Amino acid sequence: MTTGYLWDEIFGWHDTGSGTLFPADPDLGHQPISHHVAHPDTKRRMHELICVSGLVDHLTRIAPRTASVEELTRVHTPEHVERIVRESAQPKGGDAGDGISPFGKGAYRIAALGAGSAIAMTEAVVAGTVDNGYALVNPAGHHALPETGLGFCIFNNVAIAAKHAQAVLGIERIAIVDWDVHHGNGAQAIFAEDPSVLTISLHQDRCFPPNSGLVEERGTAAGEHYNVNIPMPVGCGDGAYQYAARTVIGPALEAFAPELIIVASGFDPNAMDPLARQLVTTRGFITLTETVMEAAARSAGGRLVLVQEGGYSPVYVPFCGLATIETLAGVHVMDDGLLPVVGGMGGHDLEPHQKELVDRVAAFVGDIA
Ligand code: 6DK
Ligand code: ZN
Repeated sequence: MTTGYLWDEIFGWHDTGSGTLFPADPDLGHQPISHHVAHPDTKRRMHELICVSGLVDHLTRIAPRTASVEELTRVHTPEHVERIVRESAQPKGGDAGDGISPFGKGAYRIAALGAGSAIAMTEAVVAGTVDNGYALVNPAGHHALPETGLGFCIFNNVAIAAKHAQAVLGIERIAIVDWDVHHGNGAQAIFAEDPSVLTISLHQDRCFPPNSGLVEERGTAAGEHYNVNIPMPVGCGDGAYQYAARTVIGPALEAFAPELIIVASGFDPNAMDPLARQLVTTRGFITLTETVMEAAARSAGGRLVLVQEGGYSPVYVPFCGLATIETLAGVHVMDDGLLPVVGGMGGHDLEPHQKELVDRVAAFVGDIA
């Protein structure tokens, strides 16, 4: 198996400001801090573990590239792109669109490189340069909507890559699987009426955006049945995630038979994450990766692209990324050094209320054709 890998040092320069989660504000008690929760050091550390562990020697480096305005506007409005360009030129930068997603000067260059890198990895996989690939990009993209950024996201990297695959690479049927712990609202909205793109989001029930990602949101018009939300209750561990993967994600992908699978790969379902309440370990991410690999092998000639989204434990995200990319490449170079702690805390058996939610969603799989 040849696995592509992409990281650029400039992704580590994305400046999320001095706030904790909200921008620093003495009137509201938001104290400044050295590291915002979405500080890129978490992803930089993941890249470093991939290098230091020796995994990088088993991977094919794919060169990043900048998305053009034409490529960005396959998803976003020209007004959104222009606003990001404008605010990005300001000495102190601007905000992606919701007031909690600050960015520093030059963020446009970084975000356009992130979107272009999702495209570059998709091109490499479709061309057969590599069998599958991981684009470790920053900032994340899966909350971004056509007209605005949201939740730390500026451009919807995964949606831009999917549109590019359809417009330029001759791919028709695409599945987007989003396992970030927050709802993949961006792709859901962008492809809501489009039956050629199946969107599946596995997330924590009503975590972010507020009240988004319910079971009942199943696509509209011609796209009805082609959006699947799996809103997991709080406290799901590897057992619940494995059940969701095997009972919904795998069968839905088998029914849809995509020619390409793109994953919005967030590591924030992990048990040490400060922005969610799930308990997943590297074992869970390995199961998710195996599930999409098996599906890609069935219908897509193995074509599988993973694009980085969130993940906020600087301690554990590197191990999650390492295990995921090891699985993609079919090699094992280093054990998860934290598994004895993280996996030993309990919470990994499938609970009845977790099974009940997954079974409710599984009943929709038969509607996918
Ligand atoms: N909640 C992401 O990981 C981003 O999905 C997650 C962003 C979570 C923000 C948490 C937050 C609010 C704010 C206001 C009102 C209600 C809830 F996109 C990714 F980076 F991947 O601020
Ligand atoms: Zn997230």
